[in-house]
Amino acid sequence: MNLAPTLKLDRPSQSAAGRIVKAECLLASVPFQSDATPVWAFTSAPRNNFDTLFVRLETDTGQVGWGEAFSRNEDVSLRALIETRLFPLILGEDAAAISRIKFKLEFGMQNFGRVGPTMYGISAIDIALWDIAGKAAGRPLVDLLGGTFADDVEVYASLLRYGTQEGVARATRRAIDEGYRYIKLHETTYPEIAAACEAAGTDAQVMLDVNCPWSVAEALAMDARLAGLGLMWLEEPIWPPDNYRGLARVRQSRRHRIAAGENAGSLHDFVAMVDAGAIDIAQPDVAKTGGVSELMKIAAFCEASAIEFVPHCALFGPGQVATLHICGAQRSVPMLERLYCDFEAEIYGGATLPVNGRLPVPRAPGLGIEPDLDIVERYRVA
Ligand code: SMN
Ligand code: MG
Repeated sequence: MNLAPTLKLDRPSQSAAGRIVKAECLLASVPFQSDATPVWAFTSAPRNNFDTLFVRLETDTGQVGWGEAFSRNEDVSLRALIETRLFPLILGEDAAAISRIKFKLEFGMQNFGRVGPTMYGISAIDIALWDIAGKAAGRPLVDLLGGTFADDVEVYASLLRYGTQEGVARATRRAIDEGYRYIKLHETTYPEIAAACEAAGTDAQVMLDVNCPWSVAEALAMDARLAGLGLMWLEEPIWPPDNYRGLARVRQSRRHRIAAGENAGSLHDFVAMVDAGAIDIAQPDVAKTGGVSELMKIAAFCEASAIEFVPHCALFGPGQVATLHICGAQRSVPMLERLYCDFEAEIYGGATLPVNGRLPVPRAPGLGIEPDLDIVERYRVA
């Protein structure tokens, strides 16, 4: 069944961007090779697949914009939410009115969660609207965000979880050999973390992301134990992720810089984090935290709060490309995250694969690169 709503317009468009006449979701799931386990396996049987939930918007002036919602494990419920609750609110709107559309969606959906699936869908629509805005203006997204500070950005290899010293050490060396100079681990036990740091030596800086496993007491014990390893940051040590006071307690030890924010829903969550003294590094995710519009607000807030802005990016579709443009538009150019795994096929035909640990910011209008529709169709699951 094709649920994509379409609209016949009785009035002409008011902008080059045009009015939104078609909105659809495409869900693709691409297998990857890795001897590691994904840390986000929600089921008992982890699968080595990454999903991209595309939002595709079309306007009456012929513009097409692509967005992405954070999605894992063939999330047809998120797809249905976007199609049945969000798309009806945007059909017929002037695609150039990004802030107004985002406000309409957020205000209309305020009782359905400010963090989570609703916001993931709003994020995807926002990204697609920025893609359209760039295409309508004939400028790359980075130019609409104030222009470029960097033509290319440093990419860090975000390793999956290996769970063995040999496995994580081997992956660390391989990433370094491929040109990465920054590596993030997803290990939670000391021997594996230490083995990776030793394997990196002075060839790469190492960050540690543990994904919220510990109480404050447990986190403080690990914080002390890890202190000699020279980690660049410690990410999400505390359960639950919105336990900002707990994060602040760990941060007060001054042994590690604390990074968090991938589980936040909006600017105001970052205000609360900073007010609590919880973080040194803010990590909003463009496909979770309100899209390009919200990330630019968060970036400005971070600048005013002397907090580092390093977006989270466990994405491989339009969300990853949007993050690349956002990074390129910052005075202190953040590193771009890339999960370290080898895909059976590349959605952008290789254009988002870092070379020597760096990735150029696209210069064509909008997001500047288009998904390979043959690949999307081949791996489409919904
Ligand atoms: C992460 C979260 C969700 C999916 C993949 C990876 C991880 C990160 O927390 O920061 O990369
Ligand atoms: Mg993380």
